[in-house]
Formats: sequence, structure tokens, C-alpha cells
Amino acid sequence: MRKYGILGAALCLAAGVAGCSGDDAAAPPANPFPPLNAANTTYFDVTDEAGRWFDTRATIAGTNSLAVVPPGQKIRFLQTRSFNGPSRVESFHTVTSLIFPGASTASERIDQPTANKDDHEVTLNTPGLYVFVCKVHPYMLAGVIVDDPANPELEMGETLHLVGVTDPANAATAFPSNSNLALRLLRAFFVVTSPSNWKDYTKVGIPFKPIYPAVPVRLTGGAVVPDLNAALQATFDGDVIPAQKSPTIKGVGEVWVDTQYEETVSKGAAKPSTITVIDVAGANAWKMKRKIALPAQQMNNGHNMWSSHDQKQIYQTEWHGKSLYSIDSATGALLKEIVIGEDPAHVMTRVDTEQVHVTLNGEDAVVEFDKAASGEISINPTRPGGQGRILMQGPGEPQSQPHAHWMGHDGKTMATPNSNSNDSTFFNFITNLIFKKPATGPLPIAAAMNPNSTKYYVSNYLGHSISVIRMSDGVKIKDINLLQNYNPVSGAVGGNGAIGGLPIQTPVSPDGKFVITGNTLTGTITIIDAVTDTLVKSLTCDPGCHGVNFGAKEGGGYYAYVTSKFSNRLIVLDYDPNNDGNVADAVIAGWVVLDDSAAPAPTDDTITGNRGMGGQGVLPVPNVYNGWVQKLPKSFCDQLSPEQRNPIGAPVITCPS
Ligand SMILES: [Cu+2]
Repeated sequence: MRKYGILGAALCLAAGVAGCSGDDAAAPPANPFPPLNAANTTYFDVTDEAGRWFDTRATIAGTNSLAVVPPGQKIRFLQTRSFNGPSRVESFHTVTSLIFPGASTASERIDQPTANKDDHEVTLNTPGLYVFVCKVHPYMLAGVIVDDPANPELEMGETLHLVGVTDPANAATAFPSNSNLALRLLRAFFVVTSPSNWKDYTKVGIPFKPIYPAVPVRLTGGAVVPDLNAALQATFDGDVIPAQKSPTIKGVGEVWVDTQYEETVSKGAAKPSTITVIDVAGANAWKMKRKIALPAQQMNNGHNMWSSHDQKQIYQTEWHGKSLYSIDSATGALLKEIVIGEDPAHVMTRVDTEQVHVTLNGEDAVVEFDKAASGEISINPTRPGGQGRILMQGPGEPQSQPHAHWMGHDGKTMATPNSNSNDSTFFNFITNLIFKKPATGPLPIAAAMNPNSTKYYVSNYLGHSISVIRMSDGVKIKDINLLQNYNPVSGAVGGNGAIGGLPIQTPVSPDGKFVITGNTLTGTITIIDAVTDTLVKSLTCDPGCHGVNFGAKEGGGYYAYVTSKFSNRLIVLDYDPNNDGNVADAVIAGWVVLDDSAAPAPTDDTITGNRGMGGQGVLPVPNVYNGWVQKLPKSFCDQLSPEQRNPIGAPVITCPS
């Protein structure tokens, strides 16, 4: 049968049948981890490997993260060991139900109160599509289709729940499985979990067509899509990959990008990530300068960066590990590794003290570092417990799991988005206390303050919205729905045409005029007017659109630099070319392809796979946000316009001599 011919590997695995092909078939006798084969059980290995975060060890249309099972199957997620060997995971994760059939029951869902390294299981009975996510690293997806043996087609379910959008307790809120939203989510699953489906900007002139399973699927009302691959490709794909385009106007300095999924020989697939450094000024503008993998430290999924105020050090987090790294910005050499805890996600400096703050996304705290006169950073020993930790929740409150925090322009405040508790911790460094903890939306993932610290914004990944918090009293004044113009059933986009889903980084422009957000579901960049707090525009980005930060444009104004997880290009967005405060003329001025195989950049390791892929943290050097820009040394200050040196207008800054 066609259905089982293509999906045979997964079914074979699910049933634990002897003689099934695959790399699990020939375990040596001395293996202390004999392959697992409990009856009616399907196993996912949890890993830190790009695209194969939940690994069935069998491939369906390019993905290793989908299993097709009969009703009654137990699904086990392995972290303490793998299917046929030791644990394949270094960091903490959750296994959390994200999508499930409208007809499913509460017993068919799982979640955990804290991030962990334990095994988890759930038994699925109701036919249809189930997707599981890690709340710490929400690109980690596992799909299970519970197939109804009564029908020849693969069963998607009559309707589907999506956490954050529908009410799992109310089946009437689930959306039809033949809706545009369901098809978008299906497409996203097969792009996210299949590295061969990532958008490769070296394949110039070739249409971008991800591969999906070419099987018949059964949707709402028994409607049959005879070929899922053909249907998804016709609906969403086919744009031709363009050649690299360098922006005409140069930037200032460099842009550092965490190419988090790029694999190197010394770290292998288990611990991906490089940092890609790009010149954006001078004779080498828009060319790659360096790749940094930190092979000796085994950097595992380096995620986000910030610079010291003299711009001599780059601080780098390790999201699937435990360390913060300090790197010499001039040479790319490691200065210091500091082990701090589970899943360090984002890093920023405090303007007034130059202390460094790093979120522990797999835990409940922000770690504080002091900077010595020598430049060396070390954990502040005076915080309670001696580990530099500032707790982001009160006693008895749920574990916060803070992700991308932001710091005030004057160093007095910090705001974290707490991905586990669906709120934001607004911390005051003067009182040394949590000032407020406003509720946000589902799975808040990134925060950003405006340049005079009167408002901050929090992107809600599963809420498809941006919360606006007033900083005078810590009250949420608005949620901006990024799907307000979108009809989830028909897919029609009305209103001003702007659309964003699964939003991530959301910084405010240094002059305070706009909030620019990378949206991973829709593959769009959304722009919010930061005066009216309304969604005014969106532009096409890449699959997994993720990181945004602002850098100085030569001669005045700013570029927004934008990264995407499932492509290998850095987008240079000129959001206001004539600097008139209106983004009607916003344009993608150009981009840089992050695969350096045509002209290898100097590196500390050999690149072996996922070339240039996984764009997440993005850091323009020099740092031109209000508060930080005034701290720049003369060499950088001299390259900025008077407006850039003081982005919200007050006194004219004279560069230090
Ligand atoms: Cu995770």
C-alpha cells in the first residue's frame, strides 16, 4: 500500500519488529544500553542536534521527528538514555503538548512544571495529528499521527487544538484540519524538522520547494487530499532563490550572527553552532570575516550575544549547555568560559555598572557578573547563594524559565519574558526587588524596552502577539495581535496586509520609533509603530525568521539586521530609508549568505554541515542603543552621525578624545 510503503520505517519502528532496517538494528552485544522494545511503544530520543531534536532514528520525507502509530500506542521521550545508547542530550528541556485533535482527551497531553532531563511518556488513542514542543527551545518539535486503521488515508483529525490559540478544554474552539492555519502548521513542521528542507541561498535560480510526505491525508469532514506534498507545495512554495544582493549603503562596524545549526568536525552533529562575523563597513563590506565554533569548549548551540562597552569582548551564551563565553572581538579567540547553569539564553550589559546579566532559560534566574578593571568578568559572589543568581519568581511561584531579557537605558531596570509562567518579571536594580510581574500572553520569549525606558514590549510566541507594558507602574496596557488581519480558515489576509505568527525577537529602534519583530511561523518581519502601538506593516522574511537587532547605517539612520533559523542568510532591512518616520518605503536593502564554502573565512574548526543555517542571535558592533551608544570609545563614536550618537535627541555628544 502506498500509505504504508512510504511510512513503513516508522511503523516498523513503532512495532519494534525484528529485522527492521536502520542504524538501531545492529547493536553490539556488550552495549550497556540494549535497544528498547516494549510492546506498543514508540521511542523518541531527545537530542541537541539541529532538526533532529526529537529523533525516531527513521526518516519520513526528510524528517526524523514524525511517527505514525496505531491507536493505543505509548510514546516515550528519552533523555536519561537513548533508544540504543547513552543519553544524546546535554541540556534541560520540556516535552509539552502543542497540537492535538479536538476530539482528544486531557490524558493524551503532557507537560512538566520544570525543565528537566527526565524521560516522559504519553499514550495516544484518538486518531489525528499530535505535535509536542520544548517550551525552552520551541523549535524542538515531535510529530505523531495516530492513524485510524479504518481509513486508507493518513488521519489528521477532524479539528485541531493549538495551545495559545484554542481552549483545549473546549472542543468547539478547535480549528478545522483543512484550514489554512492547519496547513501552515503542517508545512512548518516539515520545514523545521528536516534540514534538507531549509532554504539554501547558495542554490541560486532554483525554486524553493520543501519536500513533504507524498501521501493521501484525511481532513475535516472526511475530505481527502490525495497528495500532501503536491498540496503544500502548490499552496506555499516555489519562489526562486535569488543571488546575493549587497546593500548600496554600508553599515558601521561588524555584525555577529549565531549560526546556531552549523555543524563542525570537532563537535559533530551533537553540538552544533558557529558564530559568523560579517564586515558591514569599508572595503570588505558585506563579506564574511570569521567563523568561530569554540571546538575546545564544545560550544553547544551558541544562541545570543552582547558586547562589552569598549566593544573588545563579545559575550556568547550556550543555549543547549551551561556556559557563558567571553570572546576577543578582534581575534575571535576565547577569553574565558564560565559554567553558570542550565540553558543560558540571552545576555546584556547593565549600562551604569557594566555588569553582565544572563538568563538561565532552563531554570528560574538571571546570573549577574561583575567586570574587573582588567576587563575580566566573573560571577558576582555577593548575590544570595554565591552563584550570582537573581531569582525571577517569588517563593512558591512556578519556575519562570526566562529567555530574552532587556535592560533599561539607565541601568536601573530589567524585564524578562518567562516562557514557563506566561508572565514578565520587571526587576528594579535600585531596590534590588521584583517591581511587578505582569501576565503577558502564552509562551513569552523576548522583551525589549524603548530608549527612554517608559514602555517595554514582550513577544508571546504561542500567543502570536506583543504585550505592551507601561514602566511607570508595570501594568500591561495592550496586547497587539499579530494575526489580526489573518483568517485562519481561508488564509485571507485583510486590513493593511500585515501578518506575523510565532513572534520572537522584538527590539525597539534606537530612536524609539518602531518595534521590529521576527516571526517564525509566517516567515515575516512585522513593524509596529511605537507611538501608537499598532501593527503597520510586514515584509517577507525566511522560514524560521527569528533574530532582530539594530545597527548604524553609514551617514545616519539604522538598519535592522534579521536572521532566520531555517535559512542561511542575514537580511539587511532598511525600514525607513528616507528617515521620515514612515515605514511605507521599508525595503530589504540586501542580504549576506552565511555559507562560506565558496570563499572560506578564517575559522577555529572545519565546517561540515548545515552551512550558514540556524541564524538566531544577531549583534551589530558597535552597539548603538540609547545608553550604550554614549559609552562607545572614540574609534566607533567617530563613525556615527550626531543623531546616532544621541538617538533620542538631547545634548550633542562630543566623542572622547
Ligand atoms: Cu529544549
